[in-house]
Amino acid sequence: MYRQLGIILNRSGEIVHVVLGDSKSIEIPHLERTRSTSNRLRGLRLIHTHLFDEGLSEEDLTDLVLLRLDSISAVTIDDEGFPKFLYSAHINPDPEAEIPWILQEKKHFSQLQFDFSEVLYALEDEFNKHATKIVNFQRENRAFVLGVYKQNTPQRSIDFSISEIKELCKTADIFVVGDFIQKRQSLDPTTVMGKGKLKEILLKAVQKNIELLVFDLELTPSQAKKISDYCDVKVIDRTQLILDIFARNAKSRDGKFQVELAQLKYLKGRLSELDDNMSRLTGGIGGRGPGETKLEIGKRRVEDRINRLEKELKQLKKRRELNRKRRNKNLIPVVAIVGYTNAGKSTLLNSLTNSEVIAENKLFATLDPTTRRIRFPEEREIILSDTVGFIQDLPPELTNAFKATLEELGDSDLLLHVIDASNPNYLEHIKSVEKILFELNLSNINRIQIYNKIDILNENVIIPENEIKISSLNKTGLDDLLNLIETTLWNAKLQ
Ligand SMILES: Nc1nc2c(ncn2[C@@H]2O[C@H](COP(=O)(O)OP(=O)(O)OP(=O)(O)O)[C@@H](O)[C@H]2O)c(=O)[nH]1
Ligand SMILES: [Mg+2]
Repeated sequence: MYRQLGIILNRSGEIVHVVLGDSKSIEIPHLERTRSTSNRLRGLRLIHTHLFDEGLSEEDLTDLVLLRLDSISAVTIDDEGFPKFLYSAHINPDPEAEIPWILQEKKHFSQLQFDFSEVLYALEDEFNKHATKIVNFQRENRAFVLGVYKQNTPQRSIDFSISEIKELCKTADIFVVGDFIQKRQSLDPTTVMGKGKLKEILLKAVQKNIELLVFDLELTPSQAKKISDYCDVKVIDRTQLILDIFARNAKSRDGKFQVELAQLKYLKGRLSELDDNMSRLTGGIGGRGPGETKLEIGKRRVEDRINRLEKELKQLKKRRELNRKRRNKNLIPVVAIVGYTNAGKSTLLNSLTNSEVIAENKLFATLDPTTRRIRFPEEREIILSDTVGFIQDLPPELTNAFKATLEELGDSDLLLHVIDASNPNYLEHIKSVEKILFELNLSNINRIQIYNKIDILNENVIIPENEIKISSLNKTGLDDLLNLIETTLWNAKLQ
């Protein structure tokens, strides 16, 4: 049987790989990764034989783009086995181009005479021109968001999910350049969205200088690896994105330990596959790894660190329990603010207690529980505590890590469920919060629903008459709320 033969050359013209294919195609070996984003080309070109008199195949051209080769060429041979025609192509440097490659005219070997380095300089020049346009725009952390959903998922849930993952991206300083949504009977076990669709997206990603693919689902380690093997983009999923945000926002020792623990547990399940791709996977978004942990650590070290963190957290928990007991002895009622992330919980705590806890238009601004006291007339007093926000499908690594903190909500005498009534998805948010409260065994605690942000309420939203409506920011409706808190607590106590 005849086979295709290929050589991969570097810029000095040295052969760095010799590749043997079958009669139809050639499989390019794993090439070393290049990370520089300024230099768009890999510095390698592939020249291979075609056994039949035909030009570059779709597969050749896809490889050219995904591997960012300097160029790809196919040489056909005549009946006597001598070279006949040369077909070449290079990447189209224009990110807006319809077709991401440019085919050159086929040349007969007898007329072959061109200086490859000249072609290359011109090409890099073009790349740089286009790159400067992006510089002024947004160059770092450019991402595509990819959502793959079951065929019967309602459009509303898809919209909700996509807008939430975009919001998460924004919080993590990721710039979303575009999104792709696909509905499927079932997920493709290796490539999630199917090889054809994935390649199409990856081609666009290379063209548009995309560094990250953010999947709105949890990927298996082998899926993540497979996808990022096709080209040089980093692949992250929803869990990693949330972990990353948590890692940025954790302030206290407790919070930092909890997040690092969650990150390490996530990493541990994926360590057997640790390789170059894995370190990109675990490297977080801006290259941040878990805590102070080096990315190259082995499984043993991860386990040691997990054990240490678990011990430390136990100690911290004991200390918190002591504080709690002391508080319980004083019989001061504890009121906890809960709700979806960004609902305005910290703002409410600030407004009710004249404090300045961090409140930001970002998801998960609060990770560490903060407590403040409020005094009512008649010597009455409560402890008000702010907590980490909830989100639908919170990754289990995080639920577990924060369980200790969340379990303390069980000591509360009253929960204030803050709802961002200005968010078009607020009904879904309420459902998610109720589900999480149920899972944490907190559904039996007295609860007040508070519709917040009524100052920016959408006209079509009608909140039932007798609900509590406030604006934490403008401090309206707070007196009614305080009255309700007081009567709920003390009337309940009197019974
Ligand atoms: N217009 C308006 N904005 C509000 C109101 N309450 C809060 N916000 C804004 O909503 C954003 C989120 O507020 P936070 O208090 O940080 O929300 P949170 O629930 O603590 O959020 P996380 O801690 O991130 O889960 C901030 O930009 C606030 O200024 C309100 O009543 N009206
Ligand atoms: Mg907060």
